[in-house]
Amino acid sequence: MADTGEFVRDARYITDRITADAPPGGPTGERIGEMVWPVQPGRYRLAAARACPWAHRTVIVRRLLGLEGVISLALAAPTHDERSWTFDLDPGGVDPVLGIHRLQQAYFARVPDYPLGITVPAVVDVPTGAVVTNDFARITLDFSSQWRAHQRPGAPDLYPEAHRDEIDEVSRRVYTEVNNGVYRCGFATSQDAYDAAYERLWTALDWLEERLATRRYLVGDTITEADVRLYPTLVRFDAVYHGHFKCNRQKIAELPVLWAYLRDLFQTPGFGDTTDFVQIKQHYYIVHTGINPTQVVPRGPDLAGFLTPHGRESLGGRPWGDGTPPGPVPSGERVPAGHNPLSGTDAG
Ligand SMILES: N[C@@H](CCC(=O)N[C@@H](CS)C(=O)NCC(=O)O)C(=O)O
Repeated sequence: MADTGEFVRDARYITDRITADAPPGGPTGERIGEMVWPVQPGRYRLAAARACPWAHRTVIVRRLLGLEGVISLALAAPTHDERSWTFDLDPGGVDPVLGIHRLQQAYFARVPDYPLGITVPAVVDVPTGAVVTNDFARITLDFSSQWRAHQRPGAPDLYPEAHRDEIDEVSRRVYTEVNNGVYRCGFATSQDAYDAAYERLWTALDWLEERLATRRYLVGDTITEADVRLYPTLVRFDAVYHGHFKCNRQKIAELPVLWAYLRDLFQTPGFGDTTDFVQIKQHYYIVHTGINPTQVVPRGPDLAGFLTPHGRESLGGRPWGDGTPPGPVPSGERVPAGHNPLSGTDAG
């Protein structure tokens, strides 16, 4: 938190990379953050939480690329204490593969008394139980570029060479102004900081409403990393950010273009079927006692609208480019029935 009351995100990470050309065995390299680990099916476990937007991105990309059989998934419970995420959803409160109760243990296995945030997403080396990387932006780009040999047939190219500069530019603005913008509103501790944050957020949402009026996706005519960056914030907006974070000029459901874009993605395999509104709401309203001391979780909003026709096919676009949609969600990874409007149906 800055003196002005502005929320400033701690963006320091364990930034090792897992690469296709790293020597087998590994890791190699001198310092944490500069080491490289080899791509190796079955070696790594993605620690995520349905609640967290940053983790949600990695879960979406893993599914779109069909990496479920290659990189396993540990899901932390939606609420946590000051020592951060736990595996309370698992039998006995212990992740069955890593054998730990707290994600903190995987951070400590890498850096004893790790002093920064114990955050999701984190990729963990299963043999040593140690965190390899918690750099959310790099994790998905490396799933796309480094794990190609292990992606499913028909996996889309979410980071196409021809559009990388534009994807990076749009993603940067989405990250600073929207993904982080909602937190800047919600965690502001002075009126001035909040007012400035609100202006910044809505300037960006107005830009997106305009940009997406004439194009189905953010960059090019296919789903890319840029859409994956935006979706987790948009899908949480009306349920959480509008009220809890005071981002309340409008709901997304009141912005015709962004609402149709959001429904389009929600109804696309990999997006809605990885979204858990119950855990999302529990996380924000229960964990942030500073802004919701009663920890009461709201019942609304009504989510039925997410399944209504969006009409965005008329803008053209090829969602999967030269690829194909992913198949059904693996049975052990389905969002529980009743946690989103798709769950409990064949599409969920
Ligand atoms: N630190 C990353 C994003 C990851 C992140 O902040 N995750 C949150 C959950 S949404 C978290 O794990 N917080 C746990 C904690 O701080 O104890 C970033 O800002 O780029």
